Amino acid sequence: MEELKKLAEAFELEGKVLEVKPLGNGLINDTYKVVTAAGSPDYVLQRINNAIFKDVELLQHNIEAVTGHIRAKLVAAGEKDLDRKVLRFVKVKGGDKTWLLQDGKYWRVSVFIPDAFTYETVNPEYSRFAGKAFGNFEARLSDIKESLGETIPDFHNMELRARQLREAVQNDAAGRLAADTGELKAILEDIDRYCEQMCKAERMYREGVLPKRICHCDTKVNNMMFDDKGEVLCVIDLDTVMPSFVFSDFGDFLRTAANTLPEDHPDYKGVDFRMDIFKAFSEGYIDGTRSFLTPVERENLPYAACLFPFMQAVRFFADYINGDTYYKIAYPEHNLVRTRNQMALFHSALSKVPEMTSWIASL
Ligand code: GN1
Ligand code: MG
Repeated sequence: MEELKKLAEAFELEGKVLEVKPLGNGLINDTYKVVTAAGSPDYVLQRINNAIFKDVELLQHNIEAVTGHIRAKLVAAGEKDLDRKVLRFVKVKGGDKTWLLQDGKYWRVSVFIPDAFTYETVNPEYSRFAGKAFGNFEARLSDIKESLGETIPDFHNMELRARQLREAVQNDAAGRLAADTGELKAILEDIDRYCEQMCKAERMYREGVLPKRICHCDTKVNNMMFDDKGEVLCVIDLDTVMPSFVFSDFGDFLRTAANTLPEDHPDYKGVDFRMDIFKAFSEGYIDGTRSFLTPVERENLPYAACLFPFMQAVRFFADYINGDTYYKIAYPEHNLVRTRNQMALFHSALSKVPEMTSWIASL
């Protein structure tokens, strides 16, 4: 921890650093809380996983542009509680950068948001708040002047994810397909059956009927901060903020929030797509995006609710076949367990498309 303390102290912090300890449970970056002496803010120290985010400079440029834009809007609206409503990244001492490269590792520091809570599960009421908040997030960014790059090129491109799975299968790097007794083959066949249907967004984009907008692209339930009354404070985990289809934000929230079980729960037979969460979230989301959402985007929200569990299953499965090189795992079958879970969620969502469609039409 001494080393982490030194790293934190390389940034322009207020107050003496007392302690640095692990924080949160992201699958990509390593995150720590930096506790400082009473009277000064605490901070979040994060190692940016540059095996995944290859262009850290671009990534921090995006984040600074986005947080700066939102902050300016909040200031204009007279908001007083700024540091709880938008993340603030701290500069390196004596420099202009918000990131530090040390021994091949990239680090950054943001102000810790006090008295805020994240949840792994939410009720319908909180889902409505979340829908509105992610909708507002997109709405606020709809007039940003800076151009943002893709921090992971083609991040939510289903055609690419399908291609990556095919490559993984061809290489079978960990020999897992060679050792397969039938289950893996069955999953692959199941994925194949729906793949073309799920690549609809890319086709609509090529036909010019579907726009890309600045989206969050990692709207997992736990990437949203609530205050003690259930009001949304702000959206966190901004590494993937980039141009994408609105389906990303709509679909990924429901993927995590509408599942009756966590994404890696082994009892995949107990997985079900919760319509009460869908209804509440879509109500909030449509409310928050009224100023810009097109009819094509709106009509395809049920598709988005299916696409994200499907895409996540394809990503987990490709990682399993590759020998777990991307997602953090806790045990050897972890990515396979996640795959089963997400495929079950996909099937459940797919069976509810008619109900979703009539709900969206009624709003
Ligand atoms: C990763 O970092 P974290 O845990 O919020 C991943 C998301 C996946 C998610 C699955 C950059 O998000 O795309 O949906 O795991 N982020 C990246 O839990 O790949
Ligand atoms: Mg996260």
